[in-house]
Amino acid sequence: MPINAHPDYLNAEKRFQNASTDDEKIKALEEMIKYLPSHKGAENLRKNIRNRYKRLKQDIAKKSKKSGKKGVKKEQMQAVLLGLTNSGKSSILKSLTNSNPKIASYGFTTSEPIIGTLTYQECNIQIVDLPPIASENFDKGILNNTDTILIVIEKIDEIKPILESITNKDAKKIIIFNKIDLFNEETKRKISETLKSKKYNFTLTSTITNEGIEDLKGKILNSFDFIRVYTKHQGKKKPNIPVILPPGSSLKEVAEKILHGFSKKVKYAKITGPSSKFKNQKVGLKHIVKDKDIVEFATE
Ligand SMILES: Nc1nc2c(ncn2[C@@H]2O[C@H](COP(=O)(O)OP(=O)(O)OP(=O)(O)O)[C@@H](O)[C@H]2O)c(=O)[nH]1
Ligand SMILES: [Mg+2]
Repeated sequence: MPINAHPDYLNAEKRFQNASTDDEKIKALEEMIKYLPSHKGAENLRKNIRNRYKRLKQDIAKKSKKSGKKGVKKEQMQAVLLGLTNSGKSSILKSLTNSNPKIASYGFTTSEPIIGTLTYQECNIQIVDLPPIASENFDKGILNNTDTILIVIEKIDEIKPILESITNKDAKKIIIFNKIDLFNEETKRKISETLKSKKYNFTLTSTITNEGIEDLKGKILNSFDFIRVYTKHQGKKKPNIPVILPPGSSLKEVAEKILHGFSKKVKYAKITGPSSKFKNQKVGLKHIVKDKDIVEFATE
């Protein structure tokens, strides 16, 4: 213990010693640095603590790189590809999105999460390709926070252990039986029957012939609980790309999304679609919108 140490320094030191997480340790060290004694006798101590801080920061950076958490910022609609090595996850990502991941037959090809965007029915859906389940870079964190899990398999008996390993009970699950081009019609029919009897939401796909890829896009979009509301500029014929909202949202929420804090300027709106009684019905901001409504805000 240094001579003449500030009481706040001593408190921080105690917190550091009792810290159980990296976060707590970093915070305590920062406090310690702030209240370090400035006299010459404490020079070694200052060096020691700064080094400890630096090392801990580096360790944390290394850990987060390894876990792949860095770089994946979850978008409003997200689906994650999960499966054994070589099942074709990266190939599916390539078929669905604008992404160009590494694809190879030797196994354990993907070593960090890869992101792509699937644009379907004017909605942007984030698709994340994960390293294979048995990989040391496999990250459960992304899986636990996602909306939809796309389970890519080559054999039916892969499904059960994968489903059992998933702790995210809220996420929707879609089974993708890939490489279906390797089977004849009779076998395909049997595979379909088995998956149907188990009541799975599934698609048979081939990234070579593109069989099932369009069907898969629809299933992914349908797995999200949301509504689309199109906004239109006054006088313009064509609506903008839709605003995505949870079901039961009001016009106020639509206005906030596009006007960012200026929704107070909206006096009323003209609405056409499933929630309107007739074309261009004049409604207030409390009006509850429905999927595929078209809205024109009046701000005068
Ligand atoms: N016949 C056939 N081969 C496929 C299909 N999809 C992918 N493949 C092949 O399967 C191998 C593995 O494909 P990847 O997309 O790299 O598989 P992955 O699941 O991402 O593999 P990891 O990154 O190791 O987990 C490659 O040789 C692909 O060409 C398909 O629909 N049919
Ligand atoms: Mg891959």
